[in-house]
Amino acid sequence: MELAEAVLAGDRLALARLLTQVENDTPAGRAALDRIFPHTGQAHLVGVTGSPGTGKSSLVNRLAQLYRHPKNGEAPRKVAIIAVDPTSPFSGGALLGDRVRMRDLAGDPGVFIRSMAARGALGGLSRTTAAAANVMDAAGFEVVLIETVGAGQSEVEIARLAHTTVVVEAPGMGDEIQAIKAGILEIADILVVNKADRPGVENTQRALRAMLEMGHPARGATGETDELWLPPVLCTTATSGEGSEEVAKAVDRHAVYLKRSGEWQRRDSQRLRSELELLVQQALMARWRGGVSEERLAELVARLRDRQITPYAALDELI
Ligand SMILES: Nc1nc2c(ncn2[C@@H]2O[C@H](COP(=O)(O)OP(=O)(O)OP(=O)(O)O)[C@@H](O)[C@H]2O)c(=O)[nH]1
Ligand SMILES: [Mg+2]
Repeated sequence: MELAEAVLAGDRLALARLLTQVENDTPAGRAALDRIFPHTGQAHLVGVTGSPGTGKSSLVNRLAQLYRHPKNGEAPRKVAIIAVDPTSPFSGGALLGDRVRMRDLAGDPGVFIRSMAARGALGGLSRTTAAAANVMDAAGFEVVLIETVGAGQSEVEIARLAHTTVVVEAPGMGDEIQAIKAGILEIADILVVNKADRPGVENTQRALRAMLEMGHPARGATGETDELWLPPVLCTTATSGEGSEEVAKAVDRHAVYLKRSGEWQRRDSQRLRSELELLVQQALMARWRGGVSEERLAELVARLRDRQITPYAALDELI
């Protein structure tokens, strides 16, 4: 329990250690997660996703700097960054594209950066990411930025962990179509067209707006109210920082909207429910695997391969 206590007290080394335990899904890690759970639910979890290379890391870096050095005289907020790389087997350190960020934010005790990589079974990455976000939350980080490459279903799942999802696009033909394919527009609370210093920004912005309105016909031209959120389409140049303040403001406005509308609680429930379902799945699977021998399984698979039985018949024999 010492580890959990140290994390709650703000010990960075303990935080890093606990995240490793969580990634490895150790019993000590699970115990610590249980211990810190009552202290979670405070942080604003912000997912930042989009196609590879659109500038997610650069934007996350800008946002983190704005939270640390607010321009309007507000108090700085503690910010954690989780960079999820579903394709990399490495973790715990900085990913290639994140070196810039490390350099800019290193040494600030109000910032904590962690990379997480694919590991273990299906759903493992989203489970680990959710747990890591909980750890940062309990450790007192007020904003947790979760960067994922939006290329498939698992990334969409990770984005769903967040209260607010920012989808980052860059100008160019095809991006918009890719966005629909990945179902990414449906999860976007805020859309960003980054690399606004490049040609074609207006076209991309217009195309995204048109698609959003098709997706939310009822929202059409009515705009925002307490009960209604129309995802804004913002332009940024993350390399110079232009436009990033507007993104930070939109993220804050979205938090206000979520809380006023009751959507914050609804998303929280949804997230906790899917976490619970994942745990149940894993536990039932483990229990089932414990009750069936490898030989029996191999024998069934052999009969399946020889087309002696059907998959449903095999299921009946097993369960
Ligand atoms: N011209 C221009 N280049 C940018 C901008 N933002 C980011 N870049 C560059 O685009 C490249 C990718 O930026 P990243 O921030 O690493 O993009 P990413 O989306 O995090 O990339 P992955 O995590 O690998 O998917 C880098 O070379 C950046 O310098 C921008 O606004 N304008
Ligand atoms: Mg990146």
